[in-house]
Amino acid sequence: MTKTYLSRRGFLKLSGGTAGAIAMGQFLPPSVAQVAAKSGLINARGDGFIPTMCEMCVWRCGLIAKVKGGRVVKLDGNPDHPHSKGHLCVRGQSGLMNTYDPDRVLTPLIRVGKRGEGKFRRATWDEALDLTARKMLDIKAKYGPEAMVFSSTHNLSQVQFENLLYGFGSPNYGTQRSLCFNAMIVANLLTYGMEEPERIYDEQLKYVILTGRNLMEAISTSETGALSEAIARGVKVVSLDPRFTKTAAKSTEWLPIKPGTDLAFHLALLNVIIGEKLYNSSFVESYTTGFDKLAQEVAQYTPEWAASITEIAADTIRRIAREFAAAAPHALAHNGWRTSNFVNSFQTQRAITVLNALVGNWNVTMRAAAGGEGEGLGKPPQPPYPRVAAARLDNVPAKFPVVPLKLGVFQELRDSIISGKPYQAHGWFIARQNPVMSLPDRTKTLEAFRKMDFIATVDIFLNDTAWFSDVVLPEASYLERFDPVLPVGDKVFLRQPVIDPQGEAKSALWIYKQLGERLGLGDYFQYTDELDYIRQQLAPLGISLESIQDKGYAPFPVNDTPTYTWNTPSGKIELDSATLSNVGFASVPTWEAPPEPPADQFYLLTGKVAQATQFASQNNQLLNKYADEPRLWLNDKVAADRGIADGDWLEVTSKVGQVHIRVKVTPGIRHDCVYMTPGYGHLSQGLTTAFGRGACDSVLHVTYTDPVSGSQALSQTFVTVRKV
Ligand SMILES: Nc1nc2c(c(=O)[nH]1)N[C@H]1C(S)=C(S)[C@@H](COP(=O)(O)OP(=O)(O)OC[C@H]3O[C@@H](n4cnc5c(=O)[nH]c(N)nc54)[C@H](O)[C@@H]3O)O[C@H]1N2
Ligand SMILES: Nc1nc2c(c(=O)[nH]1)N[C@H]1C(S)=C(S)[C@@H](COP(=O)(O)OP(=O)(O)OC[C@H]3O[C@@H](n4cnc5c(=O)[nH]c(N)nc54)[C@H](O)[C@@H]3O)O[C@H]1N2
Ligand code: SF4
Ligand SMILES: [Mo]
Repeated sequence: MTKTYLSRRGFLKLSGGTAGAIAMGQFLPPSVAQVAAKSGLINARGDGFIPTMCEMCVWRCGLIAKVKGGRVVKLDGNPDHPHSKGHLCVRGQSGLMNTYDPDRVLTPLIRVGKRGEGKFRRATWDEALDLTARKMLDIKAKYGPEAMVFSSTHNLSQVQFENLLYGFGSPNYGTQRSLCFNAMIVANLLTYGMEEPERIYDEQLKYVILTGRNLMEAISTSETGALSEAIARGVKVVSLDPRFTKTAAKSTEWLPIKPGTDLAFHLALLNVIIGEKLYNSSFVESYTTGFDKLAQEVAQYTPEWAASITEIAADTIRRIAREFAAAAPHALAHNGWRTSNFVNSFQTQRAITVLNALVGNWNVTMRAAAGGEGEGLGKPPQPPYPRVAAARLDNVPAKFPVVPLKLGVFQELRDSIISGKPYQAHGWFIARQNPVMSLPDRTKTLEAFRKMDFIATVDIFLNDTAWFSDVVLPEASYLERFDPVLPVGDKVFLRQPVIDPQGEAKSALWIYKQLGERLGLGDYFQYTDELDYIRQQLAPLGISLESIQDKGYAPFPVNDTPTYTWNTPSGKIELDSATLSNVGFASVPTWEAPPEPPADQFYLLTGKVAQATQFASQNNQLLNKYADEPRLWLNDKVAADRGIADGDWLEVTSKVGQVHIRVKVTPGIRHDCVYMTPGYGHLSQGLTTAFGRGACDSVLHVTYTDPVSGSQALSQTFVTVRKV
């Protein structure tokens, strides 16, 4: 059966008398006062409480905003949301200062000075959108649709962003994923046939191994909360991190492992667990394939072998293997989240996923995530996308055969822009992303920008990427707009405005539709306004918009029965993967030695802090007030040997860049590592609070890519350190 869809013209005809309502410029969302007053959430004075969702990070906790006289005055966690359970982290609580930041961009901007000079003029939406559409269509006419690159970090209007990209006909899609979790996702897909099983919901959890997962600072409220509760119950936590993080401080055991050697540690755990027959043999027999091949491979990886590589004693490794197996199935080897550390990160992630399978903790500490990605929701009709003939600039799948297209390899895309091979890109449309800061090697990213005839950015601030753009399209902040609804577990949550948008800022749903229509892609945006879009999403569930607005959520039917089938070629958990061997990669977890720094150099580590999100929250005046300017962590003994004292200025140099930063001398880091907090050293002077604070680690990061998963290896940059 062919899919039917309504063309925009057909839709106009069908909707008859109301057709005028979707004509250009008529897309007027109702004011918050109108909507909320109708539901009784706020009174005539503009006071009340409105439920919505946080967007200070991708976790999207449910929140309840206290509004007074039409202004947000306080944000609290929604007790009914499975992530926040009534609590927001410090970033979530400070989110109102992102909305009220005096640096917000509140009208469209068009560049007037040289790129990067920061000179813009205010423009109307019509001017800015017409210009953007004209430039994009010019590029398409001259060089083909593939010459336009689109990039965005996951957000609730991703579907509409993808409609722009795929409707336009470009294969070039840059996401944050290869800078973040490609290694973990690809390992899970190949082992379990799913992206990321749910974790730590086990109330009897007894043992957890955290491999560089700093849950107490790199916060995911529900998982951070679950770990805290488990610690209070006496769970044993082993933290592998070259740095003494706040998670290490809360752990039973901190193992300052040598960077890049987590694979050796886990291979040795597998060696002991298989060698001493500590695995769950009935689970392995029923639900996995490839055990013999795995056993054969790991026989060589003894704890003694691993000790010399990891710098963790063989006895310790052997003990942890035995303790872990004894605690199973209430034991979890945590996959981590940002697993982009070394070129062997995929193998590390495979070893971790396989370890979980061997002890049979499925449906006890790990399970298939309930809910899926919004299957069951409606969406506006739309035509199929045009066929794309051109190859992708990130060389997926040709060079990265097991990397899913939706993950991609962003740093490779950037490098192909610079090389102009296999063809030259000419334009870049960027939304909710700061690649100038988040991609490794900032100098290279700016070089890629120089290759562009045109760059447009959708953001709420003049972030570092917008600073180098030709057009800036201001989105309304998450407290000022509607977004498509989001199912989480057995509920579907609504983001709704708690105040009206300030200035001329608009929702992404509005911006993409307006731009889409100008690009001749109106058929991909068949909704009259945000509310109409959400109504179409909710229609198959029989949920009215009004009923979801009151509480901020509605029930969402999910099938939550434990499953014992996996979406892999064999239908089982694949300890040995033919998909991998077919394309020339090791089919079972196998040792791959990572590069090591020369004697006088250090591993450069990066990692989140609780009071900042990525490259996006440093301008928040509340968060900034309580965050000291970040310093470079250096081991105390190393500092003493080199005559470096706490607070000294250091020059830090890698193969690709140099920064100056003050030092924090600490025993809490290995002698061969230094650490920098990401998200500082901004280039944009449009961020008046953040500008001039700290130094940028992306200046130093060398681009190294894991050949299997496409992950950027963020711990594999080596630096020299000199007092200045
Ligand atoms: N407060 C806050 N919370 C966040 C975010 C945020 O920006 N701020 N971002 C969210 C996002 S997008 C993500 S992906 C997650 C990331 O959360 P995590 O996965 O916890 O990642 P990071 O904090 O980037 O790094 C964690 C640790 O890895 C260590 N590390 C570096 N190299 C190695 C190595 O070779 N081996 C081992 N064992 N450890 C190593 C670093 O020292 C660091 O302490 O956090 C999420 N939560
Ligand atoms: N050195 C180093 N590099 C890293 C990492 C690291 O730890 N260190 N971490 C990696 C990881 S885990 C990740 S996930 C990536 C993240 O990389 P990015 O996604 O590029 O970084 P963010 O800072 O999350 O970018 C979000 C942008 O969205 C804007 N924004 C905020 N709210 C809104 C909104 O409502 N609408 C719109 N349109 N824009 C909004 C912010 O101003 C910001 O510019 O970086 C990766 N790169
Ligand atoms: S973890 Fe914090 S910043 Fe992220 S959504 Fe939840 S409250 Fe907001
Ligand atoms: Mo991330």
